[in-house]
Amino acid sequence: MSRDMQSQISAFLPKYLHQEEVVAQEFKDLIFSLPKENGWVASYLYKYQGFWHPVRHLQGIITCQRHFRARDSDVILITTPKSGTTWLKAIVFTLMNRMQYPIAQDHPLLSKNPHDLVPFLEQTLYVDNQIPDLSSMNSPRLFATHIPFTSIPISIQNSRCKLVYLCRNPKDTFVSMWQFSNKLRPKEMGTHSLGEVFDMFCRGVSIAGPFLDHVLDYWKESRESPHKVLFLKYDDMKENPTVNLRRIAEFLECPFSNEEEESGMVEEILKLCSFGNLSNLEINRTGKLSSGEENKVFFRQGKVGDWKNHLTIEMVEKLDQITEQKLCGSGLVL
Ligand code: PAP
Repeated sequence: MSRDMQSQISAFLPKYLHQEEVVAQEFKDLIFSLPKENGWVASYLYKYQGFWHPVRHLQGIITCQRHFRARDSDVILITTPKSGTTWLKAIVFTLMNRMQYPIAQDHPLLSKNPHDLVPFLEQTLYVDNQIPDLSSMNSPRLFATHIPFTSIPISIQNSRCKLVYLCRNPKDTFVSMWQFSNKLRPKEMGTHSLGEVFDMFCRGVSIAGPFLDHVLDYWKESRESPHKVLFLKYDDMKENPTVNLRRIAEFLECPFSNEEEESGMVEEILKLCSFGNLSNLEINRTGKLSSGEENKVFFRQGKVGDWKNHLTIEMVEKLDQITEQKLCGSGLVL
């Protein structure tokens, strides 16, 4: 494609819809030789190291693998897409920065979307062939990613940085992903029916999927290295947020002091980061990310069990069966 055409595309489309035209020359042979399938939002997903990625994220993953240098003090939030990334970013950002940013009128979450406060490695920092200089960032640095464990940069594995992993039950994750990807699709492409993408999800073809492999790999890692990986479930966080927030604080070695407990800080953080509060803020109702997604697409219902309103009995049986087979003997129940 000519440079002129590329810049025309770039001028009209939001960045998250930029596709094959963004691949730098040095990645072309590698990326375009990979297996590919139709994507959920647009264009294709490519299978790299066993997992499916849109081309823009994939280029970011490879650049990140080559250039990211973890510090022992780094904290990395890792999620399967649509499992509560936005919520986790808000909670951990507020927790880790509670001295610098006490909960008050000028708290950063009141004027910025959580995705703008905690950048994704592959989708924000190393995206579009950028190699950011992260050396001047103060420690502890906080990053997020959807990168599967097999593809995580080697320096993350070798350093003593901490990983907070969050997943969600497969049925709600799937429904949330379906709704989200339809919102992001260009109007002229129409929307995907539930059945179309259900088949893809069951075959493991979804962003950063196969979903169950993503979850299982981090589950195993959390069992082998509990000081390195904290494994959390969205569903548990919804049911018992205070217990889980304290677990995160202890894991990150910044537990709540007696004074903080007595002052109600745990509840205050949860209230600030709650779906009801964040989704009603002006910034999240009308703002946009630099990549072009509207902030409001990250807030839909924030509930457990919406799958009951969408999936057929056959779909439920099939997904439950795939899940049980995959997790059998692992000790993990989703
Ligand atoms: P991402 O992986 O693309 O960043 P992510 O934040 O993981 O998205 O997923 C969005 C889901 O989290 C949405 O779920 P739903 O579609 O089932 O409603 C969204 O509503 C939910 N969510 C966003 N913010 C919160 C929050 N503060 N508390 C609870 N759930 C939330």
